[in-house]
Amino acid sequence: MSHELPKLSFSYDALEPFMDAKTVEIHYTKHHQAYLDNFNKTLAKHPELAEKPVDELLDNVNEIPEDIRQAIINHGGGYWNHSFFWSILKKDTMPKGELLQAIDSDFGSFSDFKEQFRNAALTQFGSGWAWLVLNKEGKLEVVKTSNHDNPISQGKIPLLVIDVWEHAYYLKYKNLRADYIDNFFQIINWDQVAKYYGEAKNGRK
Ligand code: MN3
Repeated sequence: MSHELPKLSFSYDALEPFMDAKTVEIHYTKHHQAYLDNFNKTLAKHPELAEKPVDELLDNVNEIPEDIRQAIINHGGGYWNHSFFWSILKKDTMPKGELLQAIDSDFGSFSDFKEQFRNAALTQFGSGWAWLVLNKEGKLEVVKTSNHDNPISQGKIPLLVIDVWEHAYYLKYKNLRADYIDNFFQIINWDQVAKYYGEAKNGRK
């Protein structure tokens, strides 16, 4: 079995003007594809791992054979993180219900959450990601990771993510990462984040 690129649930231009069609197309067909290809190539060296879900590999990185461990973290992480990233993008949704209550209770208010998430995304030095996760204590938390490291490897369940590698925004925003992040709040699929939150609360890993 080899892993495949997930189909996007939206067209390349669906997130305009906040995320431009060209960036989505290149990000998906070139960058995401390359992580997938390298991930499958890496797994070919240990075919017994190819049947395992990617998040299970990332949850137990110390059990991955040492000769491919870092390659799985890099390419498996790159593959998984991008699949997850596409899944939480959509225009015109709002946080509500239990998720919004949890944000209010764990961050103080939605705007406090927004500030923390924005700050994590802005201050991630070099390439990486900023996340909203459910931690082991069952609380919401904002974390950032370098390269394609994933909070799953720290026992945290991802609910939302922003890609802050330059390839995610440079065509449209150039060096202005802050503008990209501010506009990113217009394209978060809060319905999907709420779904992930519900699953995480019910014990999905
Ligand atoms: Mn990317």
